[in-house]
Amino acid sequence: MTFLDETIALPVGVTLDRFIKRNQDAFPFATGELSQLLRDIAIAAKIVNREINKAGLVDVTGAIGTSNVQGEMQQKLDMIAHIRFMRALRNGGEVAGIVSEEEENIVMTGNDDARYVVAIDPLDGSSNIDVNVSIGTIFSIYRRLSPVGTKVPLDDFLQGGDAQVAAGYVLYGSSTVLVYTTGHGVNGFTYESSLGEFFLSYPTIKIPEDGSIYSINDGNALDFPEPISDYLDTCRTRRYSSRYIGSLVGDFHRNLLKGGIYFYPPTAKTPNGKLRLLYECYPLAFIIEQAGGLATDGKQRLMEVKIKNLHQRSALCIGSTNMVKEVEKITLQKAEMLAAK
Ligand code: P6P
Repeated sequence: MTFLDETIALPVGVTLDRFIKRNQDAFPFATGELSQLLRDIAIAAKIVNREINKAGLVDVTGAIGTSNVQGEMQQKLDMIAHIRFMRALRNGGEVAGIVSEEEENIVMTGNDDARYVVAIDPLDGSSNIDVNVSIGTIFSIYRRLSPVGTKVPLDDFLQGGDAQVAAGYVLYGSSTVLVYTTGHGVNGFTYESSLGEFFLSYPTIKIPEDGSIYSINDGNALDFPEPISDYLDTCRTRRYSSRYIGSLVGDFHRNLLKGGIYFYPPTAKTPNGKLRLLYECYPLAFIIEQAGGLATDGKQRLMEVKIKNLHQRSALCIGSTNMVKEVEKITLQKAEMLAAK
């Protein structure tokens, strides 16, 4: 481990606040703004967690009759989560602008002197809320390129995956877990609601190089690109396990801890892939690379996929290094066979 890793490494049971503070101390020039931003996200996560836990008891489930920019029916909890994160980031003062799955345009916070912008999917997998399946928040943080004191322009959000300064997710499952990276490894924290604190529970997460779990919606099998169909056949031959809960954060988190691969390839309904590049694919790709895994869009390293608009979709293949590399190898072999014809 490097000095930095040793400095940051702390025992299980340390609070998120203490961990963030130690992280910040390891960066002599850190001014505390990113630390405070991460704390603001954790505050919103605690509030959203409380709302989700009421689902079924109070009227927070079901749709609200409107659809988001993606044309997807907005669930009550989608909007509750969106409002909570917008409010926490606005009041925290560290964020100049936000792109949310729930809003077509940039949400200006009024904090024009802030140095960061955030892209967020406030509640992914929300169609699972009514049936009590795990759901999640995914976020990505960039330093603004535009001058402090101005309204953030579109370009501040179109910097590309490698420009992220931090990324993470919150999984609202059998327990509520916040996992994030600032580019120095991946750490996970479990929420203890009776104390209102996140505690370090998964220090320096590393995804196993190999796995025996594959996650994909088999209902789209007729649309799968041939290399993916061939790879899935080898998984079945090896008697791997198929695990897919239709909630990206839940599928991602299981594969991150146990090893595995998640695909959302192009389909007839979503020829460019279904998942959003800015606030789903980029942050999870940042995390997986920091945890020693790989992420592609089926053609190239996901973090290098060019972003042209805020809600751009992308195909995604993400998980254990050897599994993603095997898919890449099959894809290359297929391309070479086609070229030789
Ligand atoms: P499908 C949820 O809508 C989501 O964005 C991800 O959380 C999930 O992995 C995927 O879409 C599920 O999509 O088409 O398989 O239902």
